[in-house]
Amino acid sequence: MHIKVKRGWEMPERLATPEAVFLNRRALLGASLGMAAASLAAGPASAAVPGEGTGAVKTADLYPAKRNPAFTLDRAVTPERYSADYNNFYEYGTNKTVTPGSNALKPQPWTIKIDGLVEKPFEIGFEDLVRKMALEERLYRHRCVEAWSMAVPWTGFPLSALVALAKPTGDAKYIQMQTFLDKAMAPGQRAFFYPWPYTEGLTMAEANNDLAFMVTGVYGKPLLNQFGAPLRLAVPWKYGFKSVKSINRITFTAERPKTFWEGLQASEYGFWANVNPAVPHPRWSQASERVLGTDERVPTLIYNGYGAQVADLYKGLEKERLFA
Ligand SMILES: Nc1nc2c(c(=O)[nH]1)N[C@H]1C(S)=C(S)[C@@H](COP(=O)(O)O)O[C@H]1N2
Ligand SMILES: [Mo]
Repeated sequence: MHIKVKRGWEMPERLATPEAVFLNRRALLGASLGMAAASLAAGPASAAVPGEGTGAVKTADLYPAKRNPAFTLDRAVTPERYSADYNNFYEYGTNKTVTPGSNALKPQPWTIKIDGLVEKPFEIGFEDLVRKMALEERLYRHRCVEAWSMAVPWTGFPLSALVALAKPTGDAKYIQMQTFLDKAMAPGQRAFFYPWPYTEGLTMAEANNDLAFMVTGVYGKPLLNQFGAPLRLAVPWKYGFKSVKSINRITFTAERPKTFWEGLQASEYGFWANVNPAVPHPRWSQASERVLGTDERVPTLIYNGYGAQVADLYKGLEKERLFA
């Protein structure tokens, strides 16, 4: 068996999990080691995709969508059996094995509320929304603040198209996006010390950047539940926690939204959260990342490699703490 010796700067990923601050670390490790043993027993050669058959399957006829060749990768696409079995979705638990629990998520029917500083607030069914949009596939990198990464073929539409549909007024400076709130559908939301519902936000300029993508599918089919069915965000130049899952409310505001992780631990997770290898997390280095499904560690890139598309957004904001 190949045993990799860790160098000092390589923080073991289980110690880098944010929840380790709040939960009994020993109990957590016990639980996740048990999970690891169970998944090894299943055999690494198994090609089965966990969670298969979940998601907003009524829209399956829209997939696969045409790939947009403008969005390319510097690495291989992560095989689905890895990315579909290693997820952050605190509504379904604080370890990476959320797929069995996320069977309880009911992504159809699904309604999205659009409110706040818009010409006229409205609600729209997910299926209506997705059929109004021109879906495309984009290959994106994803970098979690815990120093692991993946590369996946998301399907969706630019967030700017949704902004155009919503018609925000001139006073809107930010867009806030929230996950559903339903303790019966998401047992994790019974944990009272988290500021549910999961909330994220962007400036209007960030939301209108071409890279900001509303995701409805991955690997050429509707999102499986564990990926945040039926609708999630992908902002690949920011740490993964910005990419909020299972969105059912989008609010335009004049004030910067208070985000889930900022509410939990403001000293570690802030609003901007742009990937920056030079700024360590208070508890671990961000200089490199483990590539999901491989033994590889690669250097982390500023803005996760998307500087050419987004660096201009932050001119004049140099004094802000961009990393968090
Ligand atoms: N609602 C919700 N959205 C969420 C999270 C979460 O716990 N709940 N986790 C975030 C984090 S930390 C990451 S890294 C990504 C993980 O996306 P993936 O599971 O599809 O890889 O989702 C983000 N969106
Ligand atoms: Mo993350």
